[in-house]
Amino acid sequence: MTKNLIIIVLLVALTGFAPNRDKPGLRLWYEQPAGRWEETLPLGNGRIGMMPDGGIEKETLVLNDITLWSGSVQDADNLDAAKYLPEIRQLLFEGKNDQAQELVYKTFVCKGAGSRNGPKVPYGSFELLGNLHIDYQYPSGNAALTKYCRQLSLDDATANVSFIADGVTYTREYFAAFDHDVLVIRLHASKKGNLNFKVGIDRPQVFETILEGDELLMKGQLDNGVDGKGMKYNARVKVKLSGSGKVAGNDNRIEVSDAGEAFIFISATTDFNDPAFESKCQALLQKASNEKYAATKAAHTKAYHQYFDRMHLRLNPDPAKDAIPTNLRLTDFADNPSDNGLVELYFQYGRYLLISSSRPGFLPPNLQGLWANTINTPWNGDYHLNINVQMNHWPAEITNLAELHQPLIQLTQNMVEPGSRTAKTFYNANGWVAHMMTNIWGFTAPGEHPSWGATNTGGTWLCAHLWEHYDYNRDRQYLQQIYPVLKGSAEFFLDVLVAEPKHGWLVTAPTTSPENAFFMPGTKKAVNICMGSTMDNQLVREIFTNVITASEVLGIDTELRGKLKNAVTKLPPNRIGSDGRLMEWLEEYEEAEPRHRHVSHLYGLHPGNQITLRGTPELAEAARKTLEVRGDGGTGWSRAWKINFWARLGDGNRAYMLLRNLLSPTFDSGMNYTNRGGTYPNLFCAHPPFQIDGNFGGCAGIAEMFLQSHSGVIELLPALPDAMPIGSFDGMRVRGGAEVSVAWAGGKLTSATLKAVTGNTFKVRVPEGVQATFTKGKKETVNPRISEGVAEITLQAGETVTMRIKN
Ligand code: FUC
Repeated sequence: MTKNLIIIVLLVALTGFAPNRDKPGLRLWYEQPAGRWEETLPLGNGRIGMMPDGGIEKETLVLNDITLWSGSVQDADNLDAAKYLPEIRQLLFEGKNDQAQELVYKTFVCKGAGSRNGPKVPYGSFELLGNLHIDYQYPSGNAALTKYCRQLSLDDATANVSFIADGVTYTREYFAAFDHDVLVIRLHASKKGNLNFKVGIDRPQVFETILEGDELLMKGQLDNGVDGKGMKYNARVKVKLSGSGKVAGNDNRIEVSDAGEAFIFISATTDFNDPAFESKCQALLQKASNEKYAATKAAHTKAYHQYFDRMHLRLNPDPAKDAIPTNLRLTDFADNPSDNGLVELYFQYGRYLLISSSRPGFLPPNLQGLWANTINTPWNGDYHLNINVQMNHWPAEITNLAELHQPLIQLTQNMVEPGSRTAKTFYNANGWVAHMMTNIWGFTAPGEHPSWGATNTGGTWLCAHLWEHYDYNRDRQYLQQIYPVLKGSAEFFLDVLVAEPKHGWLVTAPTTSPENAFFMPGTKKAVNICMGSTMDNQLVREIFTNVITASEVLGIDTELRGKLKNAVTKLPPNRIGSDGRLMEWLEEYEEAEPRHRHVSHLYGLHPGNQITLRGTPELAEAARKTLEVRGDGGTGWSRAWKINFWARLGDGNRAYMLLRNLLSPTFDSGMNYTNRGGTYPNLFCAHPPFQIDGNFGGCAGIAEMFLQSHSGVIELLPALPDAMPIGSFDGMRVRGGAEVSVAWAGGKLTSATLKAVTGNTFKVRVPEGVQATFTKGKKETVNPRISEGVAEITLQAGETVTMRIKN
């Protein structure tokens, strides 16, 4: 019997309940309660969530609702800006970026308090919902505690705590019900009468807790930044016993005594898009508490499995490592990165986190997913548009969670209206624009400081996600729906691009290369404002190209298509500087911070596709040199991005090294922009502080080592690290609309199956110098056309083809 099996058998024997499915590799586990929030385990159903700390005598569970925001809709557009545009552009044309910058700093800023002034301004902040406090009493104090175990099963989206005190086994089980849409906790003592506790709920501010019958109700209204009357919320708590025991409300707490088993239900709602939030909160609680626990849990896991089970990754892990508590395993990995099981776990944790923090019909995961433990969440827990919210969605398509893209797509659609006003006010342009950040209130103006806030390709980068969702799924009706959003973004750039004087290229002006600065030539004066930054050029080329293709697919807008085709030829090309690196700006400026965390000019390498290993080898080489100079460190998300870059450059070992850097253990939770990125004991990514983008970027980066399709050709195992010689996956997705399953051994591909989700012709690279055979369905041998090592395979929806390789 393996150690894991022994643990499970022991767990079953001691606690009377086991995880639903015995996959020890898919759990995070610890031998003590969480000492800090970054050790607590996140649960979420995409809308609401909780993070229990597993405390023995006092337990705190941080509660969240993804819609709970202060602030409100505001007009932050600065009417003055547009009239300065000609002067700003002229200064940029003359190379006087410092003077242009002075003017931009005065004008291309949002009106009002902006985003950096706490949660009481209109921009607002994502806030924690509250804290649930459970005080446990043990018959003879907390004596002789043994066998403490705290875990999160990714397989069931359920957390557990168990321990023995005074010969009594206490178990707790927690989940954020996907189906019933409430938070559920089951508490159990192996000896009847030994379960005694009190439950209360509060938050650091703006709340009132009242006892309503046998329920606790916490309610309040956040600040909207105008008259204080912002978003309203409700949270309700109810306790139900099974068997003997007493429940009584006392002093705004629910007290349970002499019980053996109890269930705590928590429902939460806000009035964001929901005037009936109060009755909904009541109804959700009622429904869940009236049903059998086992049925609620079964419905929860069933709904969760519909997402989670779509894909698997196996890297031939060492099962003995599963018996090491996750915090120690993480530390161990830093010294000895040969734990493929941890890579599997981290990969699936990324998928778990996306499933848990994104729910169609609600909001996309923010900077912290849906988990925050303070009122003023770092950077307001908002949606940063110059890398962060996009990175949150990198795993969505490739790891087979396409529906979870929907909230981001919706958020983007909602930005078109305010973004059109912003386009008119700041640029006197048609179409729509969003700058560097947004919130749930449709903020599209520049941020209050143009050095970071004036980037005007934030909305376009979101459009790349709308497109990607189409590209992976090829649903024409969906394309029709989103076409106006893409078109509006392209129209904005058609209007604002200006011909720069040196080459006559069409460029954005003013703009920045996200958050990076350069020295004015011949000086050490750092300046951010420029024209035609490389990332802008790549994003503009991409939106123009996508609108051209979309209008062709839909057979519309020939005139616009003509204009876009013409404009594309006038965009600045990607250029290589005298030092062999890809140029970040139109001029070969010296960057103020050569190791800056953003590597925006490599957008074209990843997530874009303008720089590819085979298509543009010189640019790929320049990208490689760029990365060498940028270094292998940075904030959490920066390390995660670099995994993806190296995977796209076909260097699996370097990608793996970056993964190791991303997984470097940290406790640091203060704000740090330099080289302190890593991973907390609960495997949350550390910027620091906690920022979830790195989890998602890391997950996507692992996928990119095994499968890529951005160049139009499906590349199998394009960046396989030496550390992973044996493995397989199934259910990963590629552009064009197919699912791919692959197996490999001895570091070499052995078989691959392509299952068409939509009918299409797929191009698949066949490894060189091997004998490949192709079988359609179960046994029909086929001989696809192979040219230059690429097989072309036409499949109807639902059909499969398997390639077997003799190495
Ligand atoms: C951007 C990044 C920072 C941080 C913040 C939330 O400003 O440059 O590193 O991730 O977003």
